[in-house]
Amino acid sequence: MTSNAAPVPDLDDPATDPFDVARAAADHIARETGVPGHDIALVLGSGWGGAAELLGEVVAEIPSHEIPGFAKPSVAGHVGTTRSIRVDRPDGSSRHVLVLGSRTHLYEGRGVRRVAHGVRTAAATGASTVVLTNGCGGLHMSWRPGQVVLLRDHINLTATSPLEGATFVDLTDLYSSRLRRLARTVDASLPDGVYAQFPGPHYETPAEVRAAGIMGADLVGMSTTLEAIAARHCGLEVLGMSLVTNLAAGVSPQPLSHQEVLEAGAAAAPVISDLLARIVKLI
Ligand code: 8IG
Repeated sequence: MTSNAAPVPDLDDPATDPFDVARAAADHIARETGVPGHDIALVLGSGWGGAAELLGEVVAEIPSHEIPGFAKPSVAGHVGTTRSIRVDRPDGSSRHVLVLGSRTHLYEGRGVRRVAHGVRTAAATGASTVVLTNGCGGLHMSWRPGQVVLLRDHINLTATSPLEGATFVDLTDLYSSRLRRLARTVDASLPDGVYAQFPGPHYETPAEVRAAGIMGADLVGMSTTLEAIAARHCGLEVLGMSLVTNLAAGVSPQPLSHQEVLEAGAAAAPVISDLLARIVKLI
């Protein structure tokens, strides 16, 4: 491919403005998908991967690692893709949805700029809404694996921020109450909760889970809060949705099994994909 575009600055260089890289990424997405702008972005976490197929027509699919600022896949042979999907709404209008197929977790050690880059890119494509999804541990016995919970607020336990310098951003109603209401028009039974992000990659100890509960958390996970902060900073409206794939450590007498986590995710996949697709069609 030939391009007259300026070379893309290195996201890891402190002298680089991360928003310049997000702009370059959005330009790449517009060029490669042929879709000049997107309206909504989806970040699909563990268990949520099936939702994209149900949304609508896949207009274009591009390898994520070719987008400026998106890292090479860390697992060999596993290529993340970014999709542009046209969603036809019940009222006859349509929306362009950008499905970001590869999230960078803080525990990968690539720094907070990589963690925030997806949502910054989404904003640069023109999106006004981002749906952040994840798989997580639940603190309530009544939430069985497979339960979907709307995020109402978060507790960021990573001891870091995606924002740099004196960037003071209000996080009131970070997880849009308007979008939570909209989600409940699809499923009125959806509970809401507070999500605590731990750095990972290890799971919490039972004492850490109890501590999180005392602080006000209902869910524990390793993603989402830093992305939500970055999203608010760039003016995106945020809907956060968690899939409880396991009871957090110590909540149930059984120890955590990664196998169980995978099985719960697989069993819930068709149901939550349908739920997410129906919600996105209303946004
Ligand atoms: I899936 O129990 C999933 N991700 N921190 N704790 C944390 N992350 C998770 C958990 C969990 N389950």
